[in-house]
Amino acid sequence: MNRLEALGVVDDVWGDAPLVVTCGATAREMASLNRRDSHLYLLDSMGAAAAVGLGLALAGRRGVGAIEGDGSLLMGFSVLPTIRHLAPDGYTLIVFDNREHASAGGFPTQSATVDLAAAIAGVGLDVTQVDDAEALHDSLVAARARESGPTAVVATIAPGNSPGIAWLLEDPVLIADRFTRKLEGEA
Ligand SMILES: Cc1ncc(C[n+]2csc(CCOP(=O)(O)OP(=O)(O)O)c2C)c(N)n1
Repeated sequence: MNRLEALGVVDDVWGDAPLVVTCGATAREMASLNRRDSHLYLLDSMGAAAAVGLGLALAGRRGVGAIEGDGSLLMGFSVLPTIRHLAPDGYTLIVFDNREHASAGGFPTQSATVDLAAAIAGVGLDVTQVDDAEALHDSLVAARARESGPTAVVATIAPGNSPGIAWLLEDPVLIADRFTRKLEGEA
């Protein structure tokens, strides 16, 4: 499963529910698949998606998802005990683990030696590790159906980026504005 395939599964399952998307090629590939107002693309804000999603869930939103890459999660790793400690309902952290910074030259990340799912479980969060599209789909459906507590899904994906994906050059202020209006419309 490559990143584009994995994002297609997330897009199918998550639909118009709020989804915070990490920066780099992950944001670009998601925008190339389906541009939704419910997607908050963080563009250059590496390591922040899980925390932004946590904030939305703490503000009372349900069915919030956040996608991090392994490099992004490792950059903002302290968010994990914070999610566990605050434990908002209806929040799902989705981690795409390709063991590298694919968006930035393919340099390896610590996930080559650090088991991210084990680390997430180690702070006391419920986590599922998946390696293919079907298991990713099923685990996301289960996560969305959960009414209590946060959950995490770590998906192993192939290294690299999909070719021919357009840059995402929109002003982040406009992206955030559209996302906010979408949430307010549903409040
Ligand atoms: C603070 C900061 N450092 C570096 C970057 C440059 N950068 C953007 S994406 C990226 C790699 C992200 O790696 P990962 O989260 O593993 O996702 P992948 O691209 O592998 O899917 C880097 C280093 C950035 N945007 N912000």
